[in-house]
Amino acid sequence: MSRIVILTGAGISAESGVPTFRASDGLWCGHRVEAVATPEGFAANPALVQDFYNQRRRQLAEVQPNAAHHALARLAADPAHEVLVVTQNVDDLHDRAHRAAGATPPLHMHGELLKARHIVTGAVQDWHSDIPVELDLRPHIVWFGEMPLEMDRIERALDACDLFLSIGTSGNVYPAAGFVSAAKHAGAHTVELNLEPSLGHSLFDKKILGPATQVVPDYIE
Ligand code: BJW
Repeated sequence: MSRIVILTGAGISAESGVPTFRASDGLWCGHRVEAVATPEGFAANPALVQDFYNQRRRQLAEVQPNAAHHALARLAADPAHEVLVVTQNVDDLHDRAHRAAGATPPLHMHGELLKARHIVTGAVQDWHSDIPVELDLRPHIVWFGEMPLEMDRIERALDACDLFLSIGTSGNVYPAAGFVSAAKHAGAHTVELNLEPSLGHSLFDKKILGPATQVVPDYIE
């Protein structure tokens, strides 16, 4: 049995119609990242931040998983492999594809749009509608300066993996950008699948360039 860790980023959802972050038409267009994706931005203007995430939560109803999400879900459901899908994405497109294939859900290291977190207690609950600004709830999103989720589990999987795939992520944001080094240290074969080479492309043993809906199913199946 091979042990596979798969890291995904915004590029895997791009062809579903979810904009990437660092493209010129990216999600933060019109918003400084500090204003909407930091705890300080939320403290300064909670209404702006809730509105930003409420809009993105509503957009999820208009998008569907694509061929890349479905190919990964089929791989994750295959008992011949031990697969951990770690996504930086806060959309639920992997989750829908995994449910359809009967695979274990992915880990959302940067949180989930469809969850809310109590500001005082830290309790997390499913949340599919707008979060009203008067509630003591924040989006369950990991902002800059906050600790990503499930790091212990991810590090254990990286330390034990034979194959590491990085799909549709620019390699700008840590700790995810460092996963390839951890996997190499564990002796894994490392492969990048991306539209354009990431910042850390030279660390990968193999690079496959192209749109995720083509290169991911081709590589996996
Ligand atoms: C396609 C495609 C197609 C397009 N097919 N591909 C200095 C040095 C090092 C680190 C730091 C530093 N200063 C600060 C830090 C830490 C900071 C950080 O990394 N900053 C950098 C900007 C330098 N990181 C943090 O603060 C993190 N926390 C942390 O470090 O805690 C401390 C700690 C952790 C662990 C151990 C010990 C200590 C938290 C980071 C939180 C990131 N959150 C965000 C926003 C969430 C809110 C929201 O969604 O609004 O998460 S940032 C944003 O970037 C989002 C994404 O998940 C993340 C990654 O972006 P991604 O997915 O790579 O997207 P893009 O747009 O960048 O790239 C798209 C890619 O797709 C491109 O490559 C295209 O080619 C490709 N593509 N179309 C295939 N069709």
